[in-house]
Amino acid sequence: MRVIASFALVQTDGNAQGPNAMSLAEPTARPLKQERPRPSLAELRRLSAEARRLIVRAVHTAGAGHIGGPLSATDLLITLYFDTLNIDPRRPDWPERDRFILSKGHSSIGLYAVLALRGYFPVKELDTFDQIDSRLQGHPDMTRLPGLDMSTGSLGQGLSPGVGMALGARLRGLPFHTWVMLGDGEIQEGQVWEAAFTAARYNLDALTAIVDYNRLPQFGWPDARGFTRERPIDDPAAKFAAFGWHVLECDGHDHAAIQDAFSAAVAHRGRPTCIVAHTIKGHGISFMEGDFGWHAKVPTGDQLTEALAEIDRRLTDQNGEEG
Ligand SMILES: Cc1ncc(C[n+]2csc(CCOP(=O)(O)OP(=O)(O)O)c2C)c(N)n1
Ligand SMILES: [Mg+2]
Repeated sequence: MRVIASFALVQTDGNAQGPNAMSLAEPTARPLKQERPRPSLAELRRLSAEARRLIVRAVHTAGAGHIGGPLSATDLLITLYFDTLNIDPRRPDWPERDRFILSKGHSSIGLYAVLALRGYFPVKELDTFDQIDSRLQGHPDMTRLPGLDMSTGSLGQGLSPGVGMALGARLRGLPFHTWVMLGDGEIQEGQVWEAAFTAARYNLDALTAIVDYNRLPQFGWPDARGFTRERPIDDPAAKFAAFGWHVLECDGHDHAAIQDAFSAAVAHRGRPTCIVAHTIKGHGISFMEGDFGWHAKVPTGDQLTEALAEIDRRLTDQNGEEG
C-alpha cells in the first residue's frame, strides 16, 4: 500500500523549553519494550484481517453497534497493541504499562477485538458484545473490563485524562507513554483543544494523540443541500501544529507507515506528538468504505458473508503481492 505522506513533518515554532515549561522533573526516560519478538508485516496484516472478521461478526451477532469507525481504526489498533505498546495482558494494572485511551469510544468493538486477540480475555467473549451484563459494553467501561485505561463514549473527553496520565507519569517518575485515539468528527469538541493547549504548555512528550482522519463523522457534514461527505474538518495537522504540537501524517492502513509514525512519536522530545492517520471509514469492506451510512449499521446475514469473503480475499491478494 502507498504511504500517503511519509512523514510530512510539520515544523512549528513551539517553544519546547520556553517560559511555560513545567518546573517538574525532566521528561522521563522511555519504557523498555517487553521481551517479545516484533511481528512481521505479514503477521500484522493477518491480525488486522482477523480483527476485522471479529468486528463484523460481533456487530452482526449483537444486532447493534458501530462498524465504520472500528474498521477505520483497526490497523492502527493492531499495530499499537502488537508492536508498540509496552504492556502485559496478564498484568493489566501494571503501573508502568503504556496507557491507551480510545477517546472515540463508539469504536469499542474495534478495541475489544484487538484486546481479545492480544490475550486480555477470550475471543469467545466477543459474542457478548453490547449485552446488558457484558463486560464489553457499547462504549468502553473501565469499571467492568480490565485492560481499559479510561471509560469513554461522550466524545471530546479522552485527551484530557491522557494529559493527566502524562503529567502523572512525569510527577511519579514512571517511564510510560500515553496514547489517545481521537475521531476527526470528535475534534470539533472544544475540550479537545483545551487539552491540546495544556499538553503543549507542559511539553508532554510522553503523550501522543492519533487522529483517525477518515473524513467522515456520523452523518457526513452539513451544508446548504443537506448532508454531504465532501467537506471534512479541514487540516487537523495544521490545527495541532498551531497549538504547539509536533505533527506527523501517515497512511493509517499501511502497517509499516504506522510503525514508523509511532516510533517517531515515541522518540520525539520536548513536545507532544499528534499523528494524523489518513484512513477510510469502513476500510476492508467495499460496500462500507467511505459511506457514512455504515457509521452504525448492522450487516445482514448475506452482507456478513460477503464481508468475511472480501476480508479473506484482500488478505490473500496482499500476501500474493508480497510473495
Ligand atoms: C458528546 C457526544 N456527542 C455526540 C455523540 C454521538 N456520536 C457518536 S459517534 C459520532 C460521530 C463521530 O465521528 P468521528 O469522530 O469522525 O468518528 P469515526 O468516523 O471514527 O466513527 C457522534 C456524533 C457522542 N458519542 N458524544
Ligand atoms: Mg470520522
